[in-house]
Order: sequence, then structure tokens, then C-alpha cells
Amino acid sequence: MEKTLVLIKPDAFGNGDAGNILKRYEDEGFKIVAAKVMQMDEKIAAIHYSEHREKSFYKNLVEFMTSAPLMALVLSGENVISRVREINGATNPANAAEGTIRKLYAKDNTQNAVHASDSPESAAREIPIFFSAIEIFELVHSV
Ligand code: 3AN
Repeated sequence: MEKTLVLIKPDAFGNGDAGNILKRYEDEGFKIVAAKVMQMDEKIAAIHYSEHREKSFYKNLVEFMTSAPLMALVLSGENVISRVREINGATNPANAAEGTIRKLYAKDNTQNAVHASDSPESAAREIPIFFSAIEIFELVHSV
């Protein structure tokens, strides 16, 4: 079954929105197959956001993502990668469709509540940044 990496970012996690966001993914039919609360450090941020390193917003993004705990998830389900991106909504909550997670819980381009992998290649790259080889082995063999 297809899997994706989701991060409930420090803004949404700190605001107490994690429960509602998890419920939304479950209500959409996805399974939470791995989950952990953690604090991103600069090294993890640099690996996860390597494609944005040269962007003007990179420094702010890393500062925000490392500022407080977040929740990392692996969700599983049919077309989970593209469907979760739809449910999350546009990067900028001002452009996010009604009912999307970012429309409901995000503040701006940086503090935008959630991250989700944007392709199978991204999911394959991102899941091992947050979950160990043993956790991934168990995930692959149990779900
Ligand atoms: P998405 O998470 O919607 O796939 P990406 O991958 O383009 O967006 O960007 C990664 C993260 O970088 C976003 N989630 C957001 O936090 C931040 N970001 C993207 N574009 C901007 C921007 N123009 N200004 C500030 N932060 C941005």
C-alpha cells in the first residue's frame, strides 16, 4: 500500500490541533502506520529541506521547524500521496481551498500546519529521515 510522510508542524502541534488533524486523515480512510513526537534539529532540517537551501525563506523555515516539537507520521492508503496533498491544501493558507487543513489551521506560508511528501520519490526519501531502518522494516512487514 502507498505510504507518505506527514509532519504536523510546530504551529499546529503547539496549538493543540494534532488530534483534529489526525482524525481528519483517519476519517478520509488513511491508516496511521507510524507516529512520533520529536524536535527537528538543524541537521534534520537541512536534509529534509535540501531542495530549498538557496531559497530566500530557507532560514525562516528552518528556524520555525526547529523551534518546538512536531509530530511525524507515516500514513498509508490508496493514492495517499496525492490525496493528502489535496486535503492539506495550498502552501499559502490564503490560497487554500475551504475545508483543507491549511485553510483551517495554518497562519501563513511558513507556519502552515502540515507537510506531506509530494511524490513517491519524495516519500521514499523523506520517510527514512524521520523513522529508523528498524521502524521502516516493521512497517513494511506488518502493513
Ligand atoms: P509544500 O509543503 O506545500 O509542498 P514546498 O515544498 O514548496 O511546499 O515548500 C516547503 C515549505 O517551505 C512549505 N511547507 C513552507 O513552510 C515553506 N515555504 C514554501 N514557500 C514559501 C514562501 N514563499 N515563503 C515562506 N515559506 C515558504
